Amino acid sequence: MARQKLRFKPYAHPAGGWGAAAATAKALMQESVLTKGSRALLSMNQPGGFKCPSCAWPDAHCTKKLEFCENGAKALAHEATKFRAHRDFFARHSVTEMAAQSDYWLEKQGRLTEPMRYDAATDHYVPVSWDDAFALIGQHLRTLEDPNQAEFYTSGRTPNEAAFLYAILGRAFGTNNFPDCSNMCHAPTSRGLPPSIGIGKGTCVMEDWDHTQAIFILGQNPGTNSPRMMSNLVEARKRGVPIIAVNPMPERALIEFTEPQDVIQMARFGHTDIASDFLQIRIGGDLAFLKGMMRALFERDAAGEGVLDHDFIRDHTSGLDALRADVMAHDWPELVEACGLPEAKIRECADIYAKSDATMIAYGMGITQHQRGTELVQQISNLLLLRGNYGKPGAGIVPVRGHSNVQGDRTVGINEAPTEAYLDRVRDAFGFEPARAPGHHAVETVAAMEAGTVRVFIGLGGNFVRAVPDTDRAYRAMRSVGLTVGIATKLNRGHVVHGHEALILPVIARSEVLATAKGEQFVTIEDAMANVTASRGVLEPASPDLIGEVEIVCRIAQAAVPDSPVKWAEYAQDYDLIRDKIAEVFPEIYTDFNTRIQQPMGFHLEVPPRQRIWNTPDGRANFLILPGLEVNDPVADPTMLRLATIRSHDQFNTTVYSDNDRYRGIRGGRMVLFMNAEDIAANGLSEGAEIALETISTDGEPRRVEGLSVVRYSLPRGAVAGYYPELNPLLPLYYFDPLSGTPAAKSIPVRIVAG
Ligand SMILES: Nc1nc2c(c(=O)[nH]1)N[C@H]1C(S)=C(S)[C@@H](COP(=O)(O)OP(=O)(O)OC[C@H]3O[C@@H](n4cnc5c(=O)[nH]c(N)nc54)[C@H](O)[C@@H]3O)O[C@H]1N2
Ligand SMILES: Nc1nc2c(c(=O)[nH]1)N[C@H]1C(S)=C(S)[C@@H](COP(=O)(O)OP(=O)(O)OC[C@H]3O[C@@H](n4cnc5c(=O)[nH]c(N)nc54)[C@H](O)[C@@H]3O)O[C@H]1N2
Ligand SMILES: [Mo]
Repeated sequence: MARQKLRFKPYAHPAGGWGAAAATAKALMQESVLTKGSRALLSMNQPGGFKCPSCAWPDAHCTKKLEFCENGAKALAHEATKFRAHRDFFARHSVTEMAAQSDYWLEKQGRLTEPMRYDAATDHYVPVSWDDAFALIGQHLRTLEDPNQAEFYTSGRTPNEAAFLYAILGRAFGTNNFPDCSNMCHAPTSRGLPPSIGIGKGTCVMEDWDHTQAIFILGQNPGTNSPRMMSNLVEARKRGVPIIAVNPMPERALIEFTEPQDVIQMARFGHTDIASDFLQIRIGGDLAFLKGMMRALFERDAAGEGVLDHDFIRDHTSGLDALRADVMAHDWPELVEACGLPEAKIRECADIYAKSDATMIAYGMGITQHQRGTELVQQISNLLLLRGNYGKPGAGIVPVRGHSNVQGDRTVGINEAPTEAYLDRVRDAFGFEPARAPGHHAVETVAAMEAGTVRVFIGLGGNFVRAVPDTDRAYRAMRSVGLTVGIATKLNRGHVVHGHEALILPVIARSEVLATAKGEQFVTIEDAMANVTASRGVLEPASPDLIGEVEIVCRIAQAAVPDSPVKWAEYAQDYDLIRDKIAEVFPEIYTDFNTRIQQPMGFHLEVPPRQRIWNTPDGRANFLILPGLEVNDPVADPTMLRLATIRSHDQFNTTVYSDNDRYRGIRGGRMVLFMNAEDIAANGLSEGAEIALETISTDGEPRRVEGLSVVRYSLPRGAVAGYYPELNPLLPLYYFDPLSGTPAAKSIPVRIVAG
């Protein structure tokens, strides 16, 4: 398909509105599924229907309205597409040819229809029977010298039932090598919040939005990445609730938004102002901003204003004095310098916070993807604890999760460092001794591939090689693996950058009917607010040869661990049996799973901080310290710019829907670098100039991306931004948060070199 030329024109309208409505229709038309897709959208996120395959935002708790957004519709359109990558497509294109194509081209070929095996002799994928595919996997796995030579990757679209069994499969096989997409995403939440409040999850539910008195949104772009959150923000704003957005980029939807489902607002071309305050922070400046807010509160409290919740602090927390000492060690000029916001602004925010009796703080990748992301998450929690903002209506922490079931996958056992308690329960429930030694997270998996110790890589969804740092190295590493298996709906980079032997196993998608010998089955997912709901597909599967992810996991298990006491064959057919086992392994939260899941809106998993119960070693919530004001290692190079790799409005992670990014005014290209006007001038450049970017690496390895066009954009000085995954070659494998393993994708030190 002919590609457009890159154009840039600032977007002058509110986000949402007619632009969103038009984009929804266009996505359905482009995939040629206008009627089928529109019908399916009526079932999306409705009781009895299926869960949106896009983001993890929960459904509204009490409305009958349609529950989808533009980007959910795009995700569905691309899943329900009429295009197919049949066997003749693979016969026409060698893998080398396919590897030279763009991600967009690969995606565009449509749904995979039958299992395929890589044939090295012809460099083509050729059809393979399901039986032979599983036999090949079994043969590779059974002949490993050490089970830790296998890696079991999960992407967060995987439903609970498949993820739970996959976790059992790995442990029965003998490894905890469970790299997960969350290792690149909200692992700082999963690792950072347990020592703080006793659970690695958000504490709010949808009702909280009706009671909150102040909302902070740090490092998150809801208009693009969780558009249904916009309804909550619009409602809150209409009630007069202050919303403070903290972001280096003035994301359109954070400023003005028109509800596409608000008929009157649409007809009048009206909109709602979203942020009452937009704070354009330096990349990585959030630590200084949070400490500044805390400093303002400590100062006022010392002056007798009583802005801290002393009763809550006394009854529920530990560590206040150490936190105060740490925060007060930084004077205002230091704080202002580090975050780039004026003292008066920070004090104003602290004042809004001090006047609110119920505050919610939401955050996304702008917080987690830094070298000290885990500890930064803990500072958000500190700020909430200072005013008792846990365990009361309208208050709490809101990590905005990415993939629709990424939180659920972790809950049911996808974890490279599982707890002993979980492993004991697995042993008792299934009658085998699970592997106990911690395994690899995503970055460690690439490192192990490079070290030559990975012989089998299985990807349950996702696009591992394209999502991880250091693209060139990751590709080389992946190519050294003995067997790579991609369990997928669509063709992606991970299938054309593969091991010596390779399989593509296509699956029935979320929106499609899942039938087994025991009849129609449903799966469950856990959203970002810990609601567990059933998902029942309504569309006919893209091909009669597809099977469900659960069956794939069970059949791999049967081939790899033939003498296992686990009843794989039964689970493959009857998902109620899997849910009974989930209830047995997680009785505190999943008791009576099969009964409770029958409720139309599902049920909520217990989040103890909502009751002010803290499952920490001392039974209290803890103030935790991160000394200093930097969340990334300083770089002594005056030419250094900090690069944030971000998502456009027209992509879902590594899946690129188009080359446009409507709200940022980009059309026809993704190789752009957003830059502040003064930085453009200081580098002797002009808008539209073609440049190359180079990482300021500490390991001596050159990392460079060429062919980027400079776009003048409102950003703080020293901050630049561009698109993931195109810029992943600039993200070094070593550049991650050691506490969570999460790559610091929002703060890569780079410099501009001649284009
Ligand atoms: N349509 C769509 N929906 C999605 C996805 C998608 O790709 N497309 N991906 C899903 C997934 S897996 C995830 S994790 C989420 C991601 O959703 P988000 O968390 O919104 O992800 P990003 O677009 O990567 O970055 C978020 C914001 O961080 C800001 N930022 C960068 N650096 C900093 C910083 O230092 N401080 C602050 N305060 N802000 C900073 C950027 O300007 C950007 O607005 O969305 C999920 N939903
Ligand atoms: N530089 C940089 N790197 C990043 C990020 C960043 O912001 N910057 N973000 C990180 C984040 S937050 C995340 S979550 C990761 C994402 O990493 P992944 O989760 O690995 O990547 P996705 O692009 O979401 O995976 C897309 C593929 O999933 C498959 N798929 C889709 N639906 C289904 C299904 O129903 N079942 C199965 N089995 N497969 C399906 C399709 O084949 C599709 O090609 O990337 C991370 N990498
Ligand atoms: Mo994510």
